[in-house]
Amino acid sequence: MRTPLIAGNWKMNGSVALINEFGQAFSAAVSPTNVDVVIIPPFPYLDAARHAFEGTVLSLGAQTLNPIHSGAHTGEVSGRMLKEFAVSYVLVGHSERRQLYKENDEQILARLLAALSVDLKPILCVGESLEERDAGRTMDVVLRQVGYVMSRLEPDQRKQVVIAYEPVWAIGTGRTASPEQAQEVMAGIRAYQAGFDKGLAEQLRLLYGGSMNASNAAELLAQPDIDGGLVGGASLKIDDFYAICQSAG
Ligand code: G2H
Repeated sequence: MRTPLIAGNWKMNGSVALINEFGQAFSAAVSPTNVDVVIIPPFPYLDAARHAFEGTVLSLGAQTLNPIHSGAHTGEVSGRMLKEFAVSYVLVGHSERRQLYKENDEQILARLLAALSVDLKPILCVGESLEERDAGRTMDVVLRQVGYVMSRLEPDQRKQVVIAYEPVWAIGTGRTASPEQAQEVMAGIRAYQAGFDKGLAEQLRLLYGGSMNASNAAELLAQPDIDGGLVGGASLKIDDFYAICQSAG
């Protein structure tokens, strides 16, 4: 009932040439169906991507946005600008933004609201550090991150949000959460959401992120509360990413 979603977060990687290769590999004629596939390249590649992805199954996402629409904010990009490039999704609260750029819950909420205000679908990223997991605080941390945002949204806004659970210790490390570990946390997120609205919780798309690859995707995606993946390193390799999309479809 929930359409799977596989999103490739290129981070600060890729090239126009790679965008074009993805456009060729994911033509609608040959690509997996029954799965939404999103590529999230760096900003400068969005224009090339919107042309290269015409006639493919690929949609476009952006890696962040500024909370306001325009102004004297050198180096920043607004949601309104992203909309001009056919962007449909935007990451909010990725752990690298939280850690490297010190984005806190309040700023993450502001970005998410800015995304919703221009009809971009936010992918809210949450996850615990290794220290927090070892201290038995995983659910507290994750539900605090989810709750800070979700409790401040109207029901119609909650419907638009996708949540990605990315344990920080699994990001780019080659260490993946086991399917059981991921399922446990993601079931907890869905149960939290059910506290607002059961129907809505059933519709909520939950992605797993953290070293997902062609070998471990099928097992992770087979879990009842995992509806897709937010894929980093493996999303830069066409064959691997294609295989992950096939596992989801
Ligand atoms: C987590 C993920 C993509 P990777 O950041 O968001 O990256 O798959 O490289 O761990």
